[in-house]
Amino acid sequence: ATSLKDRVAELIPAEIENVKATRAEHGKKAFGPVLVDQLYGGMRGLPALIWDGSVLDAEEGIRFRGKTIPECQQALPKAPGGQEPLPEALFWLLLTGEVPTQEQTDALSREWAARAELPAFVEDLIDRCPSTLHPMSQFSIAVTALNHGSAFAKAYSEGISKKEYWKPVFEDCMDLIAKLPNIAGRIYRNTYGRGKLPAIDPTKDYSWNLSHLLGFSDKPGFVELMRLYITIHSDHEGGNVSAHTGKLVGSALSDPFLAFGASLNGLAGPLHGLANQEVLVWLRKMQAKIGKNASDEAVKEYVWSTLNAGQVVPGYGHAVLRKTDPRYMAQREFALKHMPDDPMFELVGQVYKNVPDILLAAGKAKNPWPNVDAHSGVLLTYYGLEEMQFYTVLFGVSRAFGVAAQLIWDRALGAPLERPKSYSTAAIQKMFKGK
Ligand code: FCX
Repeated sequence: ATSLKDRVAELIPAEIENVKATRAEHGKKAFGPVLVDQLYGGMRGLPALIWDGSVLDAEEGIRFRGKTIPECQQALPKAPGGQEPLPEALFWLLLTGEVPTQEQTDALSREWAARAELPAFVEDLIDRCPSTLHPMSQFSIAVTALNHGSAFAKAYSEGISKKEYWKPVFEDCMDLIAKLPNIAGRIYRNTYGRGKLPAIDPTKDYSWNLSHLLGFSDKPGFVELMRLYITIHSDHEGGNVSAHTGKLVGSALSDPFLAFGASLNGLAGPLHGLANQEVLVWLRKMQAKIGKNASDEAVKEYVWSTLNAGQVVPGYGHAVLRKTDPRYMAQREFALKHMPDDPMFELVGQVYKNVPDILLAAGKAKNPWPNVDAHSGVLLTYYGLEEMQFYTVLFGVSRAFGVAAQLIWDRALGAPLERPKSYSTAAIQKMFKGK
């Protein structure tokens, strides 16, 4: 099938049987102990969710449907003359587990371009936001407001059968992804006074159009960066704040716009997606303090001063990873190819050389290595996108791919309302009294 929806429809019956068989065989088996510490400790490591799209290994990093980032870069179709994978293809892979053909990939580019237009009232909502409102808040408002046109909300109110849920959810997810470049472009141009938004070019791929709406399509390196950026930020298994929030809110049968709006509000936190903004802010502050071309000693001293002030080093550490994030490495490779002599890239490299030893010596962080956010900002800055407060919006555009794929499969497999059990401290003390 050239149509993604047809292919997903073909895959659903077998997957329903697969889940049924897995539950029949293993459903009553224990999955390991739950420690009281995990209840207090943000549920770290607690096995609690199912998501087939991507799996995160602590040592190796992310795999999308079994493929590492370099494998995706190799296997997924590209744009004419391009070297980075097309996010269209990554979305197909996330949803089906299959590498799409060039034809299937191009069909998605065309379909998203055709669905890209925003309702006039959403444009108006964005235009009315003060430029002092953080771009992530503007983003969340616009996405939430798209619920006005939700196919799922309408079908539900008209009494659609459970078995059919995934179909209007699929339509909403396609609309959601398709409309993000117009939302992001509008927010960027409004907030930073970058002139009028141009039209989408229906003959071009998603990342080219996103770059065009932002005003950077005349820089082929930026367009390639967007293809890589959207691919690697799309999904990071099911438990991270944005992915899990989307899944949780979707489980209440809130439509994909409401669910992803909630994801964005989580992504906007400094310990999650906002870290890409925080890294640049931190690097600039460091430069202001210790000057350009500073020595390793001066960098180390600055890192210690951050820790001693009770702050985190943004872009370092991770709740699951225990090695350098392969998403960091993919961006480093990109920088080595496109901007090897850029001074900010060199600073990022110098920080990488010095921070892990300090975090180890400080003795708190379980993972002293850089994550995805330690690198993305300098790549954007290199091409002239210097407004750091906007960086997390691009992360959000990408994260929609993973959240959308989850929402479609959750509804196809009839995932129930999420409702874990909470306990009071008194209840825990009573439970273990004398034990
Ligand atoms: N700098 C300073 N201290 C750090 C640290 C860092 N980069 N990373 C972890 N720590 C500290 C924690 O703050 C915690 O301190 P506490 O005991 O006083 O509360 C201690 O080390 C143990 O935390 P740890 O178990 O290693 O990490 P968590 O799973 O709790 O948290 C994050 C993981 C990512 C939140 C943490 O490493 C952090 O705050 N990093 C900086 C922010 C960041 O880069 N976030 C982006 C992550 C990601 F890639 C993304 O979602 O985009």
